[in-house]
This record gives sequence, C-alpha cells and structure tokens, in this order.
Amino acid sequence: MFMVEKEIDWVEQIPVDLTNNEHKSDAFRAISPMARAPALELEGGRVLTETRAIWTYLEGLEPEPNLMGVTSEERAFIEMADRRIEWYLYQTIANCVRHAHPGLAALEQPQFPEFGQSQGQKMREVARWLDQELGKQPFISGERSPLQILRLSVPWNLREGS
Ligand SMILES: N[C@@H](CCC(=O)N[C@@H](CS)C(=O)NCC(=O)O)C(=O)O
Repeated sequence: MFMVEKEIDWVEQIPVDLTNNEHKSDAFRAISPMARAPALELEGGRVLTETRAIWTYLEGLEPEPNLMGVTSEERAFIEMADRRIEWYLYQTIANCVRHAHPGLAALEQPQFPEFGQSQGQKMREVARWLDQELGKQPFISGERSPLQILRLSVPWNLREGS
C-alpha cells in the first residue's frame, strides 16, 4: 500500500506463502534471518526488513507524495502515532488471531487461546481510544497523516467486515 500511494512501480514484488511456511525456508532465511516478511533487497545486495525501515528508505528515494512528515515535529508525531498503532493495536490483533484462531496454528506454536482472547479484549479497548481520538482530530497524530490511513485501514476493514 505504501508503494501504491507513492506510485512506486520499480520494486519487483515476490510473494512469500506464509501459510505454507515458505518464509521459514533456508532460502528465505538467507534474506530475512528472523523469517519475517516484508524484506527489501537493495541493489548492492543488502537487505532491509521491518516495514517502517523500508518505508524510511523508500520515502528518502521518492519524497513525494510525502507520507512520513515534513517538519521534525510532524515526523515525530506521525512516528508516535504509528508506533502506538503498531504496538498497541496491531500487536493485540496479531496475538488474538495467532493464538485464538485454529487457522493460524501453522504460524504460532504453541497457541494459548485464553491469551488470544484476552488480547482481543485489549485490542477493543485500544480501538475505542482511537475512536475517541478520531472524534477530536482528523488523524491520530493531528491534522495530517497519510501514513495512518495505511496503518489503520487494515484493522478498520476487518472491523467493517466483522
Ligand atoms: N515488525 C515487523 C513485523 C513483520 C511480521 O511479523 N510480518 C509477518 C507478516 S505480516 C510475518 O512475517 N509473519 C511470519 C510469522 O509470524 O512466522 C515489520 O514491521 O515488518
């Protein structure tokens, strides 16, 4: 989605089948030692993982449209909001689904269903807080934050679909 917003079409995209544990293969671990996607291989062969680090790299190469903030104040508030969403919303969603849904047993062993369910409750608390914040201002970080549209569209679509 970040690359779509930036209209970046020069990155070759290679799908990795997580449900069949393709990311745990020796070939993928040679690229991403922690067996996590996404990974971006640079021209010189170095590999970047961690979504936010990849975004920082791409935004440096393709500054427009700006997605990560222009002034240091804006960048800091966007990063704060982004980390809150990633750590407090995404993490609880991931823990909930990975531990409570049988379909995710391939990725998460051992599963602790009660932990998953309690994470689901925490996720709802965070979502309610985000709703309140969005009642006060257009974005979690303030007046402008295209990045949060990307981050939040995933759980919000899930909610609409539930
Ligand atoms: N903090 C990492 C998280 C990466 C991550 O957990 N990716 C998931 C896919 S969205 C993954 O590779 N999961 C494989 C697994 O849990 O075994 C980031 O921001 O890129």
